[in-house]
Amino acid sequence: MALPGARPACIFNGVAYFYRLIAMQAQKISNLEQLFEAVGITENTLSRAEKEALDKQGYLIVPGLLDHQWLEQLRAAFERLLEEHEKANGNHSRQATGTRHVDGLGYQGELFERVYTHPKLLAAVRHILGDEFRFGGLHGRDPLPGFGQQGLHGDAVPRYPHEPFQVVTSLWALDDFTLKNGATRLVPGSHLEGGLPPKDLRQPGSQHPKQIFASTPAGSAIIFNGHLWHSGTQNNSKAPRRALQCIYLAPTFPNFSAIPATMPEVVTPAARYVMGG
Ligand SMILES: O=C(O)CCC(=O)C(=O)O
Repeated sequence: MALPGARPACIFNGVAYFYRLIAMQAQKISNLEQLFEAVGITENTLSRAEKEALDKQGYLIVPGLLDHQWLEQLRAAFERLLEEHEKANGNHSRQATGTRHVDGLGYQGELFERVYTHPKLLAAVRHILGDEFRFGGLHGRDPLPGFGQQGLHGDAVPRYPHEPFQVVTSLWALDDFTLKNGATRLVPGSHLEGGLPPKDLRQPGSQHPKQIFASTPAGSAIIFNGHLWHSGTQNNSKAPRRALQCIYLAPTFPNFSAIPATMPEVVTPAARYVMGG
């Protein structure tokens, strides 16, 4: 039954929506060059040394990408959204793995959109994947004290050496990453191996002779080729070790065209473009 007063509100909402659609259309980004201009990427955004590191070592660790205020806002949003998520879905994941997880952060407003459309990240994504890529998700991860050790893995399916790369992963440190609280483990150069780590190295307790630990302050990003062998390590501190995990996908990634399944309603033009909208 229509309530008194519903009709004018409905007309008003319809008009507001129409103007919003027009405004969005005017700001629409239609190609990669426009995207790069909109977020401020130039040919100097990635230095020659950074490109070489991505090619040879497979990763970059960039301190200071999130400033103090942005970091504080992200931490508060991370906690709020995680609490809401666990209220709605239960805390099975935390119970099963000792790790707090929250999905879908890419659709939680500009605070997060600025993370996954950061110029440094997008420049690295283009360097690794080429001109065609799509946002594949932004998640929160927090291994609780005593938990978090993973076996070495890649985030992509195996590829032959001549085949293009499929995935770029980035981890955004919301807390300092230290040897004590579970800095990310990386095996430099392993993105060129093509396959998964051998079975014994996939066990959480195994060590790779060339592994390194990415100790880096809160606000840093670790940007790496998704084929690089890496893992979380155990949080042996008494404090959280929160991170945002973001992936970008190339068209060769399975299910590429289906991502994301639904276009969220409100995103910045840059975020909308990297989602394929
Ligand atoms: O949080 C980390 O240090 C890495 C996590 C990771 O590789 C994963 O969850 O697949």
